[in-house]
Amino acid sequence: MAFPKEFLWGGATAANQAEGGWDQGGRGPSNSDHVTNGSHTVPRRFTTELTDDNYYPSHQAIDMYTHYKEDIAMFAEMGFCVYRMSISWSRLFPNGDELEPNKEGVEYYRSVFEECKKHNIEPLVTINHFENPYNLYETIGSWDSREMIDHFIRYCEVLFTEYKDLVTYWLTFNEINFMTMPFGYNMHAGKPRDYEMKFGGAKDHDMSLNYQALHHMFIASSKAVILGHEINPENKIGCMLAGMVSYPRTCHPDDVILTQQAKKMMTYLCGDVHVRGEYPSFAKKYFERAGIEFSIEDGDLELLKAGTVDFYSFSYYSTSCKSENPEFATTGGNLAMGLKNPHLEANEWGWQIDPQGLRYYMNDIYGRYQIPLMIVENGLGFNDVFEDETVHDDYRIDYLRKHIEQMDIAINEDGVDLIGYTMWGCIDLVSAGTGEMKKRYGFIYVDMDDLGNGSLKRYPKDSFYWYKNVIATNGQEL
Ligand code: P53
Repeated sequence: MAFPKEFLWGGATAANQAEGGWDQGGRGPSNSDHVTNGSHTVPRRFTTELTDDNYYPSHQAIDMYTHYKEDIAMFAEMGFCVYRMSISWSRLFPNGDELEPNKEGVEYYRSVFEECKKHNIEPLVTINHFENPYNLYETIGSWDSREMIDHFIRYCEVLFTEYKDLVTYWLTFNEINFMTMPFGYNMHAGKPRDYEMKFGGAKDHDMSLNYQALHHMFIASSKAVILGHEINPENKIGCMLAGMVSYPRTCHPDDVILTQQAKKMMTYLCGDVHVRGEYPSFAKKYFERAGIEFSIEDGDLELLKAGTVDFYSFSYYSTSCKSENPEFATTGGNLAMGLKNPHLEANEWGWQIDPQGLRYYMNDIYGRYQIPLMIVENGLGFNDVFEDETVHDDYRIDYLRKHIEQMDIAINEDGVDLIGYTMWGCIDLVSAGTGEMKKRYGFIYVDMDDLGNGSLKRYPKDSFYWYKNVIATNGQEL
């Protein structure tokens, strides 16, 4: 068994969780800068006013804004072929509606990409990772408004032209399929009002808002794909979905149907629009049945058809179960994602560990779309113990090894075209779900606590050296 020679090994971060420097270099605030810290049990909150008695983890994050050279050098030491990162839109367009970008922001990312190139690392850029200029929330209601598409495309045009010689791999929207759940509206779209960031979201939430905003995001993504290919035909532009896998909790046909129906809306709806360029028939029926209404303008369906992606990327962490029987227990925590599976172990945050679920998902997606796949997030959040200037994280090595084994099987036994793997949070960063620092994923430990105290010094963990060898042997030694 072997991984393809050109396989892209690497790691991933996102600006709002790693970059910091929120008010430096002419950057404007984003929606993420309005989200407080939380915990397993206390949800994060979005506050319209920034107040001194709240802690907003994105403001400093792990300060990659000033540490990027050191961090990229450490990625290079591990042998990364690719580094997935996101751009903070409001660093380039502080208010979102300017006609010209903030030069200092443009130069900052140029310098980051040049640093990657210096180390032979291919940047993989997420254009939109849960983060939009805050001013666009206040003034137009963010993705509620169709006007958002023009602002987004002006931003994309700057990216594709300024970084034409430095970046060829792009992702449009991170985990766009969260928009099919109430929670996604808070994560991606949202109106400027105070609310709790809970996975379930508000019970009385009007899902028409989500699908209208999602439609705008689909159009924005298609236009970005078309523009990106025009500016540089070498560009490879992918979609990005949360790889949410559910199993029927029992073999009762009711549970099987429930699980299948959920998968169609949670995964295939966004996958079909991005890859096939059209809304699937089941979605149209669902919208009618659920009374979901949103406007699609003339020319939109043609745009979706013309702007299909080059590859399908996804995050994958865990799986859960579904059942019509209300007696089964949920996975727990403020991000409870489904029912417990009695055959799986979970981490402290209730995320159940299931390497085979990754194989299942890849087969499912590749079977439907037949385009290259990339795993752009996978990893284990753990409250690491820092001792002797390192972390002995054999549990993380074990998690990653078992997932990489399943990738090998998917490629070599199932014939899946998997082109790359970027482990999530390759350097410890702020958790998106809870805002904690102690939910660590990294190969690199960052000395910082939940409230931002610490030296911010970086230390390789045991997994750092393990992953270095995985890459050096192209996945032969796990
Ligand atoms: P954290 C929930 C479920 C699955 C993926 O998550 C999720 C979330 C949001 O928490 O988000 C992705 O940090 C996301 C990353 C995030 C990562 O998963 O809550 O793309 O930004 O950090 C892990 O442990």
